[in-house]
Amino acid sequence: MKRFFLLLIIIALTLNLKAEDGYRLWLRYDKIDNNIILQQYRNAISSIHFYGSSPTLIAAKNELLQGLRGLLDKKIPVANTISNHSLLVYTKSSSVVALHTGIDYVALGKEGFVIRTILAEQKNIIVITANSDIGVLYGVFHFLRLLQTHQNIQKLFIKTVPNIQNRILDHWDNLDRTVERGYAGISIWNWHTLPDYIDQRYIDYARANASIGINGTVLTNVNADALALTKDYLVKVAALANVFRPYGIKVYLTARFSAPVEIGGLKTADPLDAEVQNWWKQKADEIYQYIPDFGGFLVKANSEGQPGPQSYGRTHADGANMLADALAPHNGIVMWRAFVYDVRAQKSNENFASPENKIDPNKETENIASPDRFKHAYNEFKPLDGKFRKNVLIQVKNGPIDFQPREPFSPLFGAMPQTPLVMEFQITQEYLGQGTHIVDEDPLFKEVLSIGTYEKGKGSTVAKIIDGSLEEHTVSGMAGVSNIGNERNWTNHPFGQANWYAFGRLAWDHDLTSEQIAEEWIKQTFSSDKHFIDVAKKIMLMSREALVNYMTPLGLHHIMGTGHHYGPAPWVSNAGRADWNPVYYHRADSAGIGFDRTATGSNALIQYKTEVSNQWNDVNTCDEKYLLWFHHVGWNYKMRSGRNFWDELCFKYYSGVDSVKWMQQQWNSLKNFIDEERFQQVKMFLAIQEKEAVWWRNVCLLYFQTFSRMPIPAIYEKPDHTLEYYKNLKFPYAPANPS
Ligand code: GCV
Repeated sequence: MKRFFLLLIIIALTLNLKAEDGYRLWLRYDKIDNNIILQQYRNAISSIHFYGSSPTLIAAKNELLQGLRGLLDKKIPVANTISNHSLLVYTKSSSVVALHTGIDYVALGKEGFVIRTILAEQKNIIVITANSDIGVLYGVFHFLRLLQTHQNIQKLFIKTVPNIQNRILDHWDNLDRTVERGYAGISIWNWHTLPDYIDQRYIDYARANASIGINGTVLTNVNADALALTKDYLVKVAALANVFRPYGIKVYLTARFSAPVEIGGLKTADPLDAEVQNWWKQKADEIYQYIPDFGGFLVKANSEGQPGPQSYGRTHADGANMLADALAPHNGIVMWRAFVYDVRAQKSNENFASPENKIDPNKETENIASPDRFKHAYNEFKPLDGKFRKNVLIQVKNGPIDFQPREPFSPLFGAMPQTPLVMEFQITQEYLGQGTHIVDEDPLFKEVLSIGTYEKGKGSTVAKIIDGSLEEHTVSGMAGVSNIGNERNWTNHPFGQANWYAFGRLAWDHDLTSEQIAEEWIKQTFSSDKHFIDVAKKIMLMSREALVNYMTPLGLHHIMGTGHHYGPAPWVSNAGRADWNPVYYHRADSAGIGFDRTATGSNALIQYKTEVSNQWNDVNTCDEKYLLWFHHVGWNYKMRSGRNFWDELCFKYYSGVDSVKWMQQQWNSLKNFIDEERFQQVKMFLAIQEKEAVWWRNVCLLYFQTFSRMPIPAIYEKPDHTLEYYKNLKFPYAPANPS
C-alpha cells in the first residue's frame, strides 16, 4: 500500500513538473538540465549586488532573483560586499563605478547595456550595467537569456544598444474586447474591471515585452473608437500605464480623427479649424494629466471608412501636424499610417459622427474602377515628404498591399528621405494561416528589412531607413500588429509566441539572423536538447516558404475569402470595390496569369528606384518569387526550372503541401522530448494546417486550371473534390470578422 502511494506521489510530481500550459512564454526559468553547465553557472555566480531601488530596478532585481532561483535551483544571496564571483548590477550613477570597469557609457545611450566579466581586486566579477534603470532591466533579461540558452559566461563582453527607438506592439483591440484579426481569444484589456483590478497578466505582459526590448504598446484598434479618449477610459489607460512604466513601456492610443465631433460636440473635425485644433490641444493636455509619459497617437485616416483630413479637403500632413502640435509640448509622437487606398474619401466631405459611415462591403454596390491599389500610398504620401512636423512618423506596412504571405517591399521605403518611417509588420497571422498554422514570420521580417532600396545607392536597406541611420533621423520606430489574446498561452498556437518574440528581438537588433532568433526561442520555450532544437528549427525556418507555396506561390497575392480572409477564394469578383476582389489581383485569363505592373500595365514599378525596378521589370530576369506581382505570364512561359508556368505552379502548390506533411512527421518524432500538452497542441494544429494546405492547393489549381486548360501532371494525387464543391463551402465560424 505504502509503495502504491509512493508511486502516486511520484506520478503526481512528474505530471506537475511536466505540466506546461504555455503561459510562461519564453520566461520559464526551469532548472538547467545539463549538470556540467549548471555547476559552471553556480560557480560563476556566488552572490548578487544590486544597487538602486527605483520601481524599474526593483522589477529587475525580482526578475533576476526569480530567474536565478529557478535556473540554478539555488537561492543566490544578496550581499553588501563584493566577493569572488559576485554579480554586480548597477547604473552609471551608482557609486560602484569607482571600480573603473572601463565601460564607455556614452555609447550605450538611453537603453543600451553592458554585461562584462572583469577582474577587480583579484576577484572575478560579472557586471550588468547601463546609463539608465531600464538599460539595467534589459541587461538583466539578457543575462537570464544567456543562462536559459546555456551560453558560456566565463568571459563575457556584451554591449548592445537598440537599433530602433520606438519598438511597439499595435493591438487591434476593440473596446468591447473583440480583437480585429485576433485568433487568440478576446482582448487582454478588461476595460470593465480596470482601473481597480490589475490582472497578473498585465504584469506578465510587461515582463515578456521588456525581456525582448518592446517599449511601447498601442492599446486600441486603428479602426478607432473615440470613446477611448474620454475620461472614463483614460483612467483605465492610466492604470495600465502605471503597471507598464517600471518595464519601460509607454502606452499609446489610436486617435479617431472625428473625435472632436463624436465626443467633443463640435460641428467639424477639419484640422485647419481653430476650434478643432484647440480641442485636440486640450485633449492632449488632459491625457498627460492622467498619463505623464503617454507615448502619443496612432492614426488610420481616410482608409477603409475611417475619417480623416481628406474628408475636409485637407491633406494627411494637415491632419498629422495638427495632432503633432497638440502632443509636442508633452514630447508625444504621431504615427500616421500610410495604409490608404480610399478613393471616395478624397471626394466626400462627410460628417463622421456615426459608425454607419464605415464601409460595409455588403451594402456597397459601387464598383469603383480604381487605379492600381499598389500605387496609392506612394502617390498620396511621397508629395508630402518634408511637410510633416518633427514628431510625426509615417507608418508603412511592409508591402504595398496588405501583409500578404510574400510582398515586394513598399516603394515608400526609399521615397521619403525627409520623413521618419515606421515599419509596420503584422504579427497576427491574418493572411498566414490565422490561428492554426506554424509560420515563423522572422524570415519574412528579415527579407523585407535586408532588401536594398537604393535610396542612397547600394547598402540603403529598408532596415537603415527604418532605424533612421540612412538619413540621420532623430526618431525611429517599428510596429508589430499583436497576436496576443486572453488564451491561456497568449497566442493560441504555441508557435505564435515565436513571432511575438522575433518581432521584439529584431526591433532591438535587426542584424540578428533568423537561425539565432529561432534557436534562442526554442531553447527558452521548449528544450535545450540538441536534436529537438535542430528539428524544431528546421520546421520553423522552412515554414513561411511552405505557406507561400501552398497559398500564394510565384507572386500570387490577395486571393483569399472576402471579409474573414479565411481560406482561398480566387474566383471572387463581386466585392464592393474592384480592388477588394481576388480576380483584380491575379488577372487569370486564357493567355496567362499575373498583374502587369511594368510600363505596359499599371507601371507601379516606376515607384521604385531604377536599380530596384530593373531587377523586376524584365520578365526574364525578375525574381520568380515576385513574378506575378509584376508580370502577366503565359501558361506556357518557360520557368528557370525548365518547367512551363502551369507545371511550375502545380509543382509549387504540391511541394507546399509536402512540406507540411514533412513538418508533421518531424514534429511526431519529437514526442518524447517535451511535455505532452504542448506536443499534442502542435500536433493537432499541424493536422489542421495540412488539411488547409491541401484545400488551398486544390482550390487554386482547380480554379486556375479553368483558364490554363492544362492537366495537373499525373505524378500528383488528384484533388478529391470539384471546384463547385469548394465554391459552395461556407464558414460561419471563421474568426475575427472586421469590426
Ligand atoms: C485594422 C486589412 C485588414 C483590416 C485592418 C486593415 C488595416 O485591411 O483586413 O482588418 O483593419 O488592414 O491595416 O487598417
